[in-house]
Amino acid sequence: MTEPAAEHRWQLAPYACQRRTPLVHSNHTLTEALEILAEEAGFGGSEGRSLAFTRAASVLKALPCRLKNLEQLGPLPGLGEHSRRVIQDVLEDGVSVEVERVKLSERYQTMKLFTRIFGVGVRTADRWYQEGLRTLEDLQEHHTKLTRQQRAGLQHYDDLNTPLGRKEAETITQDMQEAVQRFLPGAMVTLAGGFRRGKQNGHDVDLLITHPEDGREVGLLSPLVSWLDSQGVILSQHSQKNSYEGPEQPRDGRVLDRFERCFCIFRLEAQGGLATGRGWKAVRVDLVVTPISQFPFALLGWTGSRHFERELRRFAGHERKMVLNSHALYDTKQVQWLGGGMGCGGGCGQQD
Ligand code: DGT
Ligand code: MG
Repeated sequence: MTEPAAEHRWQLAPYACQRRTPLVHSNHTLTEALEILAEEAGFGGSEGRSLAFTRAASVLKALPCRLKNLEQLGPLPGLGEHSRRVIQDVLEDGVSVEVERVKLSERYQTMKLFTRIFGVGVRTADRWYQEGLRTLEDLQEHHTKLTRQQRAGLQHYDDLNTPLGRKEAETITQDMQEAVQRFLPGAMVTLAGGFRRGKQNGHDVDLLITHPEDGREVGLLSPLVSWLDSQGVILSQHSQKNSYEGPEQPRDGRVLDRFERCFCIFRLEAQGGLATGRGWKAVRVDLVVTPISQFPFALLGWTGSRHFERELRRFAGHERKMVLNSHALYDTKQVQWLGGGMGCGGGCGQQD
């Protein structure tokens, strides 16, 4: 087969954060296949393999139209041998045998079922699988030890795994905007996560809370959560204190941020169109409190997608010698915090 001329191949920037990635793209069948393999690799603890499939899917999401053959791709960064093989299979046969096998495997299906329980990560799901548990009923029958969060996750499993609409997310944002005024007039609530990227559906509501004056947000979350609880809004909650101690260089990329936050399950009253048949449904809501000086970084960090964030941080590190996290941006060449940080009121100074 003759190779297409170079000008007929797509040129894409190497980092996902440099590429325009529309919400609706033209290669859904291919990206779905690759994302299943990414998920399966993650279930097996193979972070590297998982990332390789995620990167390949991300490349396809940025293509301007439907991929017809692999040659159109050329030697793009982020497309490994294995991913190319999967793409080739789907292009030729409509499906990848490997992906179909994964989808049907008991292990994949069980891991998916368990990791969809709020509060259950891959390690816990894997342990349960190794113990021979396969269904949600098994967890109950075997009196499996569950955390409070996991018990709530199991109790509201169906609701929490039903996509949440944008209108519902906006109603919750508005309600929270009114609620925070009771405790801190002037406080602002911003809807982040997938909804901020324009998605019409999501699995949770990610809310950032701040105040125009740095420091005024301290002490807001606890009375707010107590009040919501007293109003019957909260079905379950787990709060974490702010553990940010200023501009340390984050070395562990897995530590996402240290803001004070509350992982909640809200009881959302019916607004017409709720399909639960009982007038309310359980909804996951994350409340994250950030000082205004760190707000831009928090907003960037909490808007996602996860892969975009990972790539942005990789770009900052490799291409700019900077460290980006949800609190600040740090220039390692100048040994200087460029914004955010702690107690710097937006204009950070030199670090000692
Ligand atoms: P969804 O909810 O399924 O529609 O999808 P997203 O994109 O809203 O994903 P989600 O809610 O898991 O997370 C929203 C973004 O916030 C995502 O890019 C990753 C980020 N994120 C999630 N958890 C944390 C966290 O603990 N710390 C930080 N800094 N970011 C987080
Ligand atoms: Mg979300």
